Amino acid sequence: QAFFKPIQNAAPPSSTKRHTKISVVGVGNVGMAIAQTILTQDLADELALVDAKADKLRGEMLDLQHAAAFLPRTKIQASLDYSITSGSDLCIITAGVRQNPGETRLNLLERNLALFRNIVPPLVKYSPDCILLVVSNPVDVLTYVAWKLSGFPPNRVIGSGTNLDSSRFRFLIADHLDVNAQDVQAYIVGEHGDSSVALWSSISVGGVPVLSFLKRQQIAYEKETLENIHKEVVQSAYEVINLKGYTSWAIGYSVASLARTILRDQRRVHPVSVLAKGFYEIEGGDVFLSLPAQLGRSGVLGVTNVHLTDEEAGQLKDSAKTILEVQSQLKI
Ligand code: 6V0
Repeated sequence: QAFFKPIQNAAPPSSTKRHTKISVVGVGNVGMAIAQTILTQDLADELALVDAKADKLRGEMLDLQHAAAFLPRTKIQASLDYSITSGSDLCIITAGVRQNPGETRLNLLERNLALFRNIVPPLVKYSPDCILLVVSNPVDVLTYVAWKLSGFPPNRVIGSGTNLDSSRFRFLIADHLDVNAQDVQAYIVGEHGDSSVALWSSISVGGVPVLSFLKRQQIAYEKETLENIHKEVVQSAYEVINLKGYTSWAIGYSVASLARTILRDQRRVHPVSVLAKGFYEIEGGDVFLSLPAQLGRSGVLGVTNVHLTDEEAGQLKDSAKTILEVQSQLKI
């Protein structure tokens, strides 16, 4: 406690204002991009960081704290000990191990499963009412893992899923049509990554449904151009990783936008990884994959009824099958 009092108290600080706390586990490239976007967008009163590397963790915490003079007031803390996350409203998991040369995806997944066994139970212990948001890859299977390990109801476990793929998609469509990406409504659903499904039938720009407009005008729309845009979305993660070693800024903004919708109860629709069984005729087991979901303060509020073509519905079911096959090889 300081003795020097620059301000003479006239009233005690308010204790009634809602206090929002976010925890981020993993302060690598992705965790830090998320943390810094959360800070600049004033989304939390308190931010707790956890990692397994003590020096890196303290260094990142200090570096963020030193920006206090330029940011909204947020209490930033960091520790190897999960008690620092106590009372969080939202816990974001970005910790992950890197793929070793020649390592299979399944082996990588098993190592990340071991990591999640150390991460999820303490988060749940210290924040039993929080919403868990998983970013680590493979995100759909790890969201399922987090759900299983947490014992939470499915509405409180969400994977960032294809929220990022969809924003890449909107950027590329906007670029192609020379419009603002915020005016492009377009969803990529299914598995985050290679088997993702582009919902062409639901794309609209400034309220104009693109495919039905082109059909009505009898313009032979270039199916190939559209398919190439989706291919580019799938390739773009690999391209960024090849060029700069990792992806960070877009995932940072994309996760901060989910945090805003959840914590401020915005009830916006985001394509994120949710328990998909029972929606869009997805059966065969408990599988998490991305569907356009309405999010709010209690997590997943619902899944929208987008009209899918038979082809899109089939692709979505295949995406579910791919994820379930991987899941069936895991012992949780
Ligand atoms: P990184 O820079 O290697 O950071 C990972 C961090 O996790 C490091 O700081 C580690 O010290 C930390 N860590 C490792 N083990 C533990 C543990 N047991 N407890 C706490 N912390 C631990 O990786 P980067 O930040 O680039 O990526 C993180 C994860 O996000 C990876 O799994 C990526 O594949 C995934 N991404 C997911 C995206 C999505 O759209 N869902 C997008 C980009 C990356």
